Amino acid sequence: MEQSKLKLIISRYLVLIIFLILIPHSSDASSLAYNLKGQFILEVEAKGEAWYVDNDNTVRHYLPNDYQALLVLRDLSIGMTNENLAKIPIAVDNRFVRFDSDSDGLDDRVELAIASNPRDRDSDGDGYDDAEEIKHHFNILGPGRGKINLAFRDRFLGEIVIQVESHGELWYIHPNNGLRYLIADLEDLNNIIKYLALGISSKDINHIALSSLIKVDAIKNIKVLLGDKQRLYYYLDDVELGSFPVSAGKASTPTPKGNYRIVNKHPKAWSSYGLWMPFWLGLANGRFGFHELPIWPNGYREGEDHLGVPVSHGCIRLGIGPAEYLYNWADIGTAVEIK
Ligand SMILES: [Ca+2]
Ligand SMILES: [Ca+2]
Ligand SMILES: [Ca+2]
Repeated sequence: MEQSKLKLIISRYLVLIIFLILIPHSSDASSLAYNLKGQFILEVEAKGEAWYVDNDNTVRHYLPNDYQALLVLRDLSIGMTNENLAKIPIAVDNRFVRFDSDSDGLDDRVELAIASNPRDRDSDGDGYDDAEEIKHHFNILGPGRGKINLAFRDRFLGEIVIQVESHGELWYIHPNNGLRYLIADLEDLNNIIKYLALGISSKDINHIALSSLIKVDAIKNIKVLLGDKQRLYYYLDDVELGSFPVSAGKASTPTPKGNYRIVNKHPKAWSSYGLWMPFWLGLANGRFGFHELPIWPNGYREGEDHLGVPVSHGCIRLGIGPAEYLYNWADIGTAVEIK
């Protein structure tokens, strides 16, 4: 009797000790995850793995260094109308600018997403540059203040938002500075991780629960036949949906054969050969890609009669119509086989 009473006391005591040890720890862990929600984090002691801490349930999502990271973020994103997006201030930060045709400090792709003019520093002609107006919350498209609403913005700090009324652009709303950053492709995401992610130790990261969200491979895929075929086929799994004639690289500048993925998109990219490439879909780090028949700066457009004949510098040219169709159909990450 005495012995069992003692056992009971000891076990209660043990429970209390365990309780005292565990509680502070688990509350530390959960407050760590809570403090990091909506942040990109980088495991600095390992191979620099990147994670995004979910804003809602504080689990961490692995972001592999490929297109799957974008699919994960797209899955987590919240749809938003243009009217509501306009309430959230845009980051004006040179480190994130990759295409800036009018040198106003705003990326062409940001300008297209917000309907300012990517080829005019001052879209509304009021004497103030687009970037200056954005920085000070003025209306870039007309007189007066913009539609910024910080109370609305604060409800979305740390979220990934998808612009549903445009081309499905992703925006990241940084939880610290409250500014939104465009994530149109992997390079944008890499820049966000490079400049905005917080470093974390391997010990600390283990306190943040792991997400089970794993993306399966995309089922869209594209095949291009070179040689005298000069034709592009596009598929869902192995079901052919259609095909278009193309003009790939000429003998002296051949299109490289192999397996690639679409790495970036641009509605009108500029080529180092001195010509415009509408509906650009970049392959292999953007070294070459698909685009519409090019336009020279004097407005001359290469003829449709080039289709079916390999005449390009290595890119795969598509006709007017098919290029825009493929641009809208294909995703960043879509697999491309060239043979
Ligand atoms: Ca610009
Ligand atoms: Ca502009
Ligand atoms: Ca202006």
